[in-house]
Amino acid sequence: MFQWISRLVLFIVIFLFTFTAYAVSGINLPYGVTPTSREIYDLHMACFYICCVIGTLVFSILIYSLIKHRKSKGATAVHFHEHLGLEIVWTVIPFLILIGLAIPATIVLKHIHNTDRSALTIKVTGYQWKWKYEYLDQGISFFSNLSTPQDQILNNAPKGKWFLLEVDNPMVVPVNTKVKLLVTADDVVHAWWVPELGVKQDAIPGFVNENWFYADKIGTYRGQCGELCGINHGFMPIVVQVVSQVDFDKWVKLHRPNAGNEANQTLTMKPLSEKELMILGKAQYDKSCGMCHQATGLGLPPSFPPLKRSRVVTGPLDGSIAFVLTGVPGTAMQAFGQQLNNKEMAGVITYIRHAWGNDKIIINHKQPIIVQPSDIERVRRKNL
Ligand code: HEC
Ligand SMILES: [Cu+2]
Repeated sequence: MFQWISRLVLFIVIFLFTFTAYAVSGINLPYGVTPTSREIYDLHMACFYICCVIGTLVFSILIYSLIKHRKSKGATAVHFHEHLGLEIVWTVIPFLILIGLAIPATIVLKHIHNTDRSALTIKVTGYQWKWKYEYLDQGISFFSNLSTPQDQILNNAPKGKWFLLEVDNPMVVPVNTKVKLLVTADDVVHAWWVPELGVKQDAIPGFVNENWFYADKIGTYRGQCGELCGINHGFMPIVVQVVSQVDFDKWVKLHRPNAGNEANQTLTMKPLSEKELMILGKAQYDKSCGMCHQATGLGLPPSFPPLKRSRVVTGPLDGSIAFVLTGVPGTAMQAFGQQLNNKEMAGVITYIRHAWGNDKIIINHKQPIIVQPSDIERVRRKNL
């Protein structure tokens, strides 16, 4: 008997110990940095504790009854039918428990859906496989791509601290500000999910869903796409930087399209050397194209065609450019004209025309390999 009890105690201790270890290791919900994330956490914990009490009660009575009234002790069951009192009790108690859970849950839900009086509105669009952020009042718009190097993904280099949770351009928002999100998608269903902000919002093509957060702690918060959206679903993380109002204003100044925009345009139009184009192009290719067409240029047929020896890539220059500018509507091949500027586009096209032996085919056809930003601009004009 003593051995039996000591085993039970040991089991309970180990259970509780691992349970707190789970909470510490992040298996529980994070407490978060927004009022809603905390409300969600508290609601979750309240439900959890209620379940614990109910579970303990039910299992105690069950186990007690099993032991106390076991057959070997000669117990006989009591037979009775339609006990009104008992039936009322076991209907009313669960009813009260459910109402007791529904009331706080409804209050929290109402709060989550109240996007009134927000100070900043950001449109979030999910793409295969990146996010686009548009600051509607500031006129700022950019794509946010995974920035983990291919070498780490392919296990050729040790993995960094934020492996698959890092991006080139994070969302930047001021602290203590109600930020409204208008969430949609361009191709398939994605979900914008940042646990510490208490936001998980489906991004559905053709719909605009609203959500909001109010971060009260400066910091960097990370999340992922929360809806299985294709082969690179795990490669479109979300990074939100919550900064002071002063830092946010600085950031806006730096990224506002008018500020230095003209200088920017002439900069992106400047002719580049072949080497510059190749370096720029390879980096851009890894970031924007490699996930589908692969570093080897062999693609992943039948979903993603190879670019090695591709007729589009090795054909006339303007055709290659126009194809990448406009994409193929209704497929994963997006219109990159809206995503890359002339300089980036010139780099990418130069790179794909150079790489994987494509240059030899193009030279045979006596076509140019190198593409300058001015070529891109020319084709852009023609296709608009
Ligand atoms: C999300 C996946 C995806 C990404 C990212 C992507 N592509 Fe594509 N690409 C496709 C698909 C799918 C097709 C086939 C489209 C069709 O149905 O014709 C394609 C076709 C092409 C073709 C034509 C190939 C041929 O011979 O038919 C070229 C050229 C091309 N892509 C270049 C690029 C470049 C350059 C980039 C980066 C700037 C890029 N793609 C990024 C999916 C992608
Ligand atoms: Cu997604």
